[in-house]
Formats: sequence, C-alpha cells, structure tokens
Amino acid sequence: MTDRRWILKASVLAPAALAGARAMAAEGARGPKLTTPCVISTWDFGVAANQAAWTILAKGGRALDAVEAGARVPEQDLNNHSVGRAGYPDRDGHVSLDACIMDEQGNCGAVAAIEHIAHPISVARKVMENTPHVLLVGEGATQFAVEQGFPREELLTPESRAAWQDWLKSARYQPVANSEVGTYGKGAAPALGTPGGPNNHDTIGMLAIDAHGDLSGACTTSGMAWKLRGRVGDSPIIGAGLYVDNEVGGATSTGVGEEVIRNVGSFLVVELMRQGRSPQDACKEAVARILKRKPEKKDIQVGFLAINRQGEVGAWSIQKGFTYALCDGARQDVLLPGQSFY
Ligand code: SD4
Repeated sequence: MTDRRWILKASVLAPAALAGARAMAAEGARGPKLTTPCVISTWDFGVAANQAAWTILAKGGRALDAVEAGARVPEQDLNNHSVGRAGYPDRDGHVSLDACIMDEQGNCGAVAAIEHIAHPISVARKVMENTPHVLLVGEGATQFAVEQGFPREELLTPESRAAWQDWLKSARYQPVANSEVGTYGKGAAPALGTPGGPNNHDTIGMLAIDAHGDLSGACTTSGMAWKLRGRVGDSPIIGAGLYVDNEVGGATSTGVGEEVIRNVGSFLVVELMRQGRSPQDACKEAVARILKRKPEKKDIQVGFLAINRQGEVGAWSIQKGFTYALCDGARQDVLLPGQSFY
C-alpha cells in the first residue's frame, strides 16, 4: 500500500471532493462494499482516524489495535471539540469523556464520565483486558487510569474554556443536530440553541475488519457540549453506541445518545443484519424505530453506521448532514448515507 493515494485530507475537504462524495453516495441501495482489511468511521474527521487504523491493518495487524489507534487521533486533536482533549465541557466546566471498545470475541470495556485522561479509548481497553469488569465511571475510572499509568491532565483548553464561558451568558442547553456537511474544524464555538449551530456533537465510532476477517469497534466522545454534570450518552454503552458480533458485523452510532440508548441502537442494527438485512437497511430500520416511538424527535440528529462480515457498509440518519469515512486497500472516501429521513 505504499503507493496508496489518499483522496481526501482529514481537515480540508475541498468542495469538489464533497461533490464527489455526494455522487458516490448514490452507489446502490445496499451501500458500498469494501474488501478486507477495511475500516469505517463516523463523520469526515474519520478520514484521519482511518489512516491511523489503516497503518495497522495494512501490515496484517489486529482490528482491535487498529480501532484503538484510530480513535486516539481525534482524541488528541485540539481542533476537535467533541472528542477527547479540547472536548467542550459540561455546564460546570468539567471535560467529561465517554468511550468503549469491543473485540472479535465479544470482549468489551468502557469508561464513562471520566475526567483528566486524554485517551479514554485506551483506558476502556485496559478495563477490558485488565479487570473482570466492563464499565468504570467517574472518579473510579480516573483513578483506575492513573493506576494504569495514564497521565492526569487538564483537558480544558483556553479555546474550549472561552466557548464555555460564552455559552454561560445564555446557559441554554438545547442539543442541535449537525446539519452541514464537513463542519469539522470550522466552528469556533457552537451556538447551542441557535438553529444550525454546528459542531456541538460529533462522536467517532469506528469499525474495522482485519486481514484475518476479525471485527472490532471503538467509540469515543466528549458527549453533548454543556451537558449536565454526570450525564452519560450512548457512546460508552455496549449495545447502544457500539456493538460487534464477529459472526455478523458491527454497528456504531452518533447523535443524541439518549434516543440511541432507549432503542439499544447498535445492538438492534447488528441483530437486524443477523436476520439478513443489509447494513444500510438495518441502519434505516434503527432510525425508523426511534422516530416511530417519538415522531417529535425528527428535529434531532441520530446516525448509525454499520458493516457486515462481507464488507458491505451502510449508514442512515434522521437528518441530512451525517457523513462517514471509509477505507480499504483500494479507496479512501467520505460518503453521505444513502438517504436521510428529513
Ligand atoms: C452522546 N452520542 O454523548 C454522543 C454524542 C454524539 O455526535 O454522538 N454526537 O450522546
């Protein structure tokens, strides 16, 4: 793969490239099919994360290592205010992070509302590998991370602090769907409560299949900006924000986590694929379930991304504007889901 040509750069999406992405989104009702090894992830910042994952997959490495390495990229990106370091804080100014990871044997680990640790995805892996537990939360999660050798750090950057202080002037909490393509890195401060305010929440969910045909997944986020202290979304909840079944495939989600938890979204997508649905159709059905229960939720954003063992990829979201990045030995692209409901 030394001659591999990356089509898009992570932080700069040329309009022409996005036009191409739109065109590619129409490549069939079943969604794109990748060859293994391959990796997919949510949103356009997934491109850089996929590159990190690919360096492992291309060498025959394990999907688990690939998704951890990939998820660490946005976690350390200071331009990304929805994952890891520089994530926007809760309403009291605390940066509180959620993450989970799952491997091909159904092993999984997670941390929720962890503070002062820049790489929650790696702590989640330590929970999986070094404890008999699945989920550690809050101060206990931070204590465990420090015991495992992770540095305790200040994650609130001057830029994130300024955005929070700006928000405090109105202190109105209202999740707003990302409604633009390629908002990553552009939004200075999210104007929550302002229709169309971008960049207020963009989780990375990543799924990979390695050269042995084994699947793993990772999901990491700072959750909703200005959330209530202690609020945990779907991202660290196995079955909600992420689920992997090596016999079937994997799924992950982004958007308003409460609705994903209520519907156990990623598990639902995988179970629908087990019953024979394509990844795209399964994602569409999972979104439909949310709207069936609560039609008034049509103004929020939830997106699902899935891949089956055969490398078929699918995605669906409530609103337009959800993007995902995919990468295999032949291509690296940012795509829009086949369609959205609104
Ligand atoms: C959460 N699902 O905390 C996450 C946020 C997110 O795009 O995915 N935003 O609810």
